[in-house]
Amino acid sequence: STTIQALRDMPKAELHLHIEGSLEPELALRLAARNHIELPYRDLDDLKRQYAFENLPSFLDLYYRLMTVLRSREDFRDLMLAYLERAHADGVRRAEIFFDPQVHMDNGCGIDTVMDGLLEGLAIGRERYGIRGDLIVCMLRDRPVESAMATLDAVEHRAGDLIGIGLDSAEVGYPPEPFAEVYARAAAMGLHRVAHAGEEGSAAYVTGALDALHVERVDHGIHSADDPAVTRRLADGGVALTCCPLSNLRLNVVGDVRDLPLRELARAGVRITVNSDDPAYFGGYIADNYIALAEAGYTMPELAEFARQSLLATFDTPENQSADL
Ligand code: ES4
Ligand code: ZN
Repeated sequence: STTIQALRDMPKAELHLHIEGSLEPELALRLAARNHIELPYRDLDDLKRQYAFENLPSFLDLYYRLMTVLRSREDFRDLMLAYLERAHADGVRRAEIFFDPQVHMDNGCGIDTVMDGLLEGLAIGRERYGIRGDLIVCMLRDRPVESAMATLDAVEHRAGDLIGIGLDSAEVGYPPEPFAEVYARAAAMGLHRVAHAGEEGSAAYVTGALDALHVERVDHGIHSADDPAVTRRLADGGVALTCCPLSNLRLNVVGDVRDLPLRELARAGVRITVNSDDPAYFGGYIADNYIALAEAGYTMPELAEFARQSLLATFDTPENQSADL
């Protein structure tokens, strides 16, 4: 319909996208064959039956398993290009994209192989689609803080090729506070700071990310709505949330998109953005997330404001930001 086309055409920024989460099952099988990697699935249909998730950890099992097919610079380039082609069709003008180097390094990839491939994809995508893209290095919170520190050591010589640092993976039981020193060092390297918080975890994880990590945006953050003081802090500080409705639905964070508190948070003055998280796993790319909100009763003016906030909440230069507004 015209509403759907309008939502696709609306200029927007994608601020919460794990590049590994854009690995479609078809591409995963193609790369497994190319790299001679055995996956425990009989065929594409068998693989596709694995996408019914109970919660965040059950999704992460499949996500980390499929990441083993990514080995060469070309693999990372092709993955990035496939995402950017899809993002272009959804009106994305700017993308700040997570990657998980700890997993790739476990799989035998060097950090330069990973980053060179992703950056090559971004450069081609900028030419081909006009999307400005940058990388956010993400640390796994369910690994020891020493592993995150070692990963920061490994990327330090490429700090100029990164725009920020993030924190992801299983949340409950892995609070942000132990990563304070990692974030302080990343800040000294000139990196912007974001972290997943308040996805499955409580509003206390959001407070921890603000106080200990000095984050400039909060990824997910929907449980901030459970605590009026945390909600007020986000509003007063102008800290944007990068929300991902289809992710929250598919990981059973909520039973229905209508149960998400985005309207309440926005009315309290919190900056809300809409993003796709892991689109190959959660049933849709960024415009599908806007469409899911429209179907849940969000109005066109509300959705247009979320898109405007996404362009304002980037770490891009002010000149580039205003070009899309
Ligand atoms: C993730 Cl949905 C989600 N939450 C936390 N960590 C992640 N890594 C990739 N997707
Ligand atoms: Zn995420």
